Amino acid sequence: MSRPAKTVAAIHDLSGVGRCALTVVMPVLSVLGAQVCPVPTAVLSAHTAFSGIAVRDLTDFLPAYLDHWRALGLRFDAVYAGYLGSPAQVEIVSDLLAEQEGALKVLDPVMGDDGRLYSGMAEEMPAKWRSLCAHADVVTPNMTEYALLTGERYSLAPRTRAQAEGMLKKLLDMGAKSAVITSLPLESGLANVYMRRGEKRMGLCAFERLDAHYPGTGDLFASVLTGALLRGEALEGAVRRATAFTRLCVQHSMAFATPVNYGVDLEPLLPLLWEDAANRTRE
Ligand code: PXL
Repeated sequence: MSRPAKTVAAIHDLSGVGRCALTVVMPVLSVLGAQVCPVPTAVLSAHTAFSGIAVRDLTDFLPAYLDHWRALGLRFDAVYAGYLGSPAQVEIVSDLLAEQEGALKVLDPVMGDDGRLYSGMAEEMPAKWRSLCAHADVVTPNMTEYALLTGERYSLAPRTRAQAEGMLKKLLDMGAKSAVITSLPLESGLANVYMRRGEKRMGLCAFERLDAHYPGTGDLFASVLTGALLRGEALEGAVRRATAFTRLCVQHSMAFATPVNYGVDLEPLLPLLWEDAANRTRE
């Protein structure tokens, strides 16, 4: 394979333990052949589902960090944002998105799960994220984040296809060019569903419900999706690849009884992602 690495400005936290955010984003995108330039939003000893964590928010540091990048005149192939630690960081990301006009903009509004905001996440974040999503090429909320973004009541009641399409349209009406909702309960079972602006019908990637809930799987999904899109795959193929790899990591972790808080045991499986991507390049 001979082509220069695509570059991704990856705006996420660095959690020392628990496999989420940058500790998932960096290995996955690297394996898919992209160079990750991290923009750390916060440093945590472990993600927020652990108790007693040490946290350092980096909001005050980011302007100088990004000013240096501006002085270098950097242009990225993608900007991929996830966990933002404060409302002020949304403004900082918004400026970066405006400057990086040519970049693929993947926005994963990491705010919560199970119907609740993550511990320490400011109440203003849903409103801030709503305005940020207007600048996205792709948004990738889970069901909790969908409810927070739209102001709808959180519910895991099974949806009809038409209801799911209505939910995706709501996200597109916010201004995003494409929307993916992860782990949406359809009447036929769970699926990652997606739609592009201007389309009437959604696409879906169904998967079986697994009886474990690992933090960081949203980051894993969105990282594979970003890497696949950067390799030139269409949204359908990218969602399929991200769904398949995320499920594989969850199944593998369940088989080896990885403690849930430590996140999915993705490292032994990374070579599969590479081989898969390399085969596709040779096609
Ligand atoms: O995977 C989402 C995530 C990202 N960053 C931090 C988190 C979580 C989920 O718990 O706590 C710090």
